[in-house]
Amino acid sequence: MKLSFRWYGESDPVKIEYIRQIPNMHSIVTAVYDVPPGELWSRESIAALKKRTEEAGLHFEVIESVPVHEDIKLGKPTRERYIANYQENIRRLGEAGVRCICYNFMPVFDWTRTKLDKPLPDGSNALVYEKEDLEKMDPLTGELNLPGWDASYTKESLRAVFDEYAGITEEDLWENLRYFLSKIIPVAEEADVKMAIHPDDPPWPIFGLPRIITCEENLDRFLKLVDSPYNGLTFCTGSLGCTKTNDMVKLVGKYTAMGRIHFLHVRNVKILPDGSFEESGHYSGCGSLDIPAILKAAYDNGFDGYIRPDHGRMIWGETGKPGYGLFDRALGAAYLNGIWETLEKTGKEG
Ligand code: DNO
Repeated sequence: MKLSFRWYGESDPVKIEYIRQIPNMHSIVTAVYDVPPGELWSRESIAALKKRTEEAGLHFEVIESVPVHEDIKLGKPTRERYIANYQENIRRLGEAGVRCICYNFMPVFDWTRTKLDKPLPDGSNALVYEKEDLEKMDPLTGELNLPGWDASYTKESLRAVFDEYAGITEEDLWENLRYFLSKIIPVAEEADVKMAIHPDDPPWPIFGLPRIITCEENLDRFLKLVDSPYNGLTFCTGSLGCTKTNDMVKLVGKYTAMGRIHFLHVRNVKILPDGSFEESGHYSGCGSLDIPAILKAAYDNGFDGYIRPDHGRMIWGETGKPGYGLFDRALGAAYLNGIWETLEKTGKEG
């Protein structure tokens, strides 16, 4: 496994130099953040990110994310221009040494939570999804703003895009995804860049918008849309694992054995009785997932991709980007290192 860590660029309160100090750190996971979805990333911006990463002693091999323009998800005729740009971004990133691109196909909103700083009994705070609160939320007020969301929407443009989705069924979304993949995977193969779709978070429809990258049946269907090793997964334990119906250990083992997990996002979640969930410390005892068993399933099936600790809580008084502080993610990285090293030293067992 290659340990990696997400970094939001120079404006990130977490310095790249600090990331380097985490033992066994291999790669920075980053992106060009000042280009709107669908547009080209300049070679200069890519080269600057690479230089900055390498000067910090780390590898520049993973991008999260190259966002997919909404017109592609909606299957509008204007998608052609955005797909051509996407293809070109894959080529440019491949030339710069990037080997894995994470992206998602969630309509309008990326990961969604109802509260970003719920106090936990130990004095830390964390991101939570409370079912009841979600049902009361109105995304069209334009007042919501989560860190993963496209901040460029105005109230009016948000309403317009919601209206467009009113006519889009899950099957339409599948077809639009298939079309997109049929255009980009051949380019990814040529550029030697593994595409790794991120599951929907949470893995069910929200605000009446369809979501399809949610469960084993749909992951199987996704992988068959274009049956190439370059069409793979960012397997996110916290996203898929916030419903008990997804068996994380089984799925990690299965998709690793198929050679289709290129990027592993590891975090723990505590599933609550009403279907809500809280993000928790990475340690298994803090949440509902068995993290050593998940990593063992990856290890036993020969996982050699990128892995990163995912969202952390805010601890030790740290403030910053919700989910993306330094301290708790660094604890997560150390925990992953400990488990992985133990697996390596004790070898494969039945
Ligand atoms: C959440 C992240 C996601 C992910 C995108 C990929 O913290 O894992 O925002 O980056 O869904 O496009």
